[in-house]
Amino acid sequence: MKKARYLFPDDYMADPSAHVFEGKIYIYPSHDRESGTPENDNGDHFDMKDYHAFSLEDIDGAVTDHGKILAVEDVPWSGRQLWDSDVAFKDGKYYLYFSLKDKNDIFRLGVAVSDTPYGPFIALENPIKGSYSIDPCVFEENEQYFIYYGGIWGGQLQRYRNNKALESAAFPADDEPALCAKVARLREDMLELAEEPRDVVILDEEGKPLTQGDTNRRFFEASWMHKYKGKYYFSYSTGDTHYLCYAVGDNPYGPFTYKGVILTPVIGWTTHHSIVEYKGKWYLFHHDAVPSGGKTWLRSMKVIELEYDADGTIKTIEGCE
Ligand code: FUB
Repeated sequence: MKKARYLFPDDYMADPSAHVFEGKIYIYPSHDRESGTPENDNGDHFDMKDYHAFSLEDIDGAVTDHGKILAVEDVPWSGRQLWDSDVAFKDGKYYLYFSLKDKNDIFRLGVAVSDTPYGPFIALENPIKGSYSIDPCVFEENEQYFIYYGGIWGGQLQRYRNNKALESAAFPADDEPALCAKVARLREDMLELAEEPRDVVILDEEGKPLTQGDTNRRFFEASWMHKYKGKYYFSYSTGDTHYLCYAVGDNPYGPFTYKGVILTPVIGWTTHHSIVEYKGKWYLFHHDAVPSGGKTWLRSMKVIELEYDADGTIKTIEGCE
């Protein structure tokens, strides 16, 4: 596959998290909709109310919509805005991790459980203890599960330091180390964090943490983790500069060294992705807002093959081709 393929032209779906379950690719996107909420820097226009699951057996083949797997009203602690999610499998159960504002308009991470990859998922009574911000992604290795999360601006990460809420949001100065995504191991039952979240530190080529002012490279939102040839690839969006970037480390906690751009800016403000290996090839699932005529809040999910150079460098993909 040389050109990106739109996966589901019938509806608007964004933030696709893809995994191989039961021999197929399952995709868990955000379900965009026209809510009429005006666009602002807080992301209020991303006012999503449910999730669907999708699957495909052949990367060029038919995409099955498994229908609604969770809705805002199914979550006992819900306020509004179901943002990015991810799913993990352990011991016969599937765990859906999702971003949702609680009744105080604070983003928390929730968990919902199902016996199948296509749901329905049953949400727990409360959000994950100590969770905050958005965009969970779960990476498994040797039966240990690591959750990565965080997002600045509307994702509220600037309201926290050292996993504690600040009295008011604060960004580091431009020459100070950037705000980091977080990572924590999940408890054996997959329902809570097993440890205090740590910073996902991204270093520059001299071994110094990227600074907040380094907007073309610093973390903004949309964490993803994958392993390639023994190295850990942490990838993310730079948000207001619209790049999907990656950094490479020697273990799931990092630190990670910045390596480059995976995807140049797409049409639409946000960029978001997942990376998965299927039948011996690697794929980048992502989205853009071309089909909606550039409406930031109405995005469409796509897939394209991802390629590496012999030294493990990811070949940059042009977002607007
Ligand atoms: O879809 C809502 C938000 O937009 C996601 O959580 C962010 O990563 C961005 O894609």
